[in-house]
Amino acid sequence: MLSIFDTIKKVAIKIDHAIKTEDLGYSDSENTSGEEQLKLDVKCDYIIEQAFKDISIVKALVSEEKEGVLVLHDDGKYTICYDPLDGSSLADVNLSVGTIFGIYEGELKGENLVAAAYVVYGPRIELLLATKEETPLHYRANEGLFDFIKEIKLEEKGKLNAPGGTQQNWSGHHKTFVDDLFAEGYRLRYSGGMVPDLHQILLKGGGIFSYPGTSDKPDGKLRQLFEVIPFAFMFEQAGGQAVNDKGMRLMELIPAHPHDTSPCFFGSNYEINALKEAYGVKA
Ligand code: P6P
Repeated sequence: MLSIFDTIKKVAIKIDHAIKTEDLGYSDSENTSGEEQLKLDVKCDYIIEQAFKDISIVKALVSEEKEGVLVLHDDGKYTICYDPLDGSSLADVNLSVGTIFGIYEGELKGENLVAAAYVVYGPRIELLLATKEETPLHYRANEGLFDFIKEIKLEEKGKLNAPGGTQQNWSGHHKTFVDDLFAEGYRLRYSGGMVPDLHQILLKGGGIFSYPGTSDKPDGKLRQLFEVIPFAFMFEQAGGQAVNDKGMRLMELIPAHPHDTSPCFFGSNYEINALKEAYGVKA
């Protein structure tokens, strides 16, 4: 696993440079989810593919920017599912963006995730790494190397509320849930970038990020293998919870297709229990 984490650190430095120097325009192609690809999306995907292609323990790669599974080494142990530049459309307005990695052993499903990592490209490059044995570890780049900062632990109750999705397409009970948190004094923290929005909740002690099923996207928008499950792992390892709209742990998801999505809620225990109550799924 160390060779994978070391490769992620090298990739982070290269992608940060690409964000700061490459063309931010659109390519003439779409990804599997039908989203227009930025030239930067394609470039970052290429950086990651080139970085892992010679790592023998990596069996295959699954990317948001590719249709299927790219097999690298038949006798490799791990499949890496990744979103090379999540929220890339925010780069041209100079907001933070990120890269997300889910590292799986065996069949691609939640319970087979063995480690997760994400990188935030903002005023500084920041990295969180998590394994089954450890709470998430926070690192910050300094002159091309990553300094360890601290272990990440969520409070039982936070102050931040990050409500995703188009509000006019929310269900009535979801809108009531979100409004009730604001009435309790929660602060709105939502940039439209999953990585910085969740990073802020993890580092500021807690709260909730929600991307529900909506009338236009009943299965949500965020992809299970390389967005939802890796962050669910991070939040559970940090002492919080991560569930879908049925109250099911997102770590129990079994996607039928590599690009399947899921409604998703990540947060501290108080907020997730309140969500289960609001959705009538409290265990
Ligand atoms: P909305 C970015 O496009 C992204 O995939 C995530 O990074 C982010 O959380 C979400 O979509 C934002 O979606 O519908 O709230 O704009």
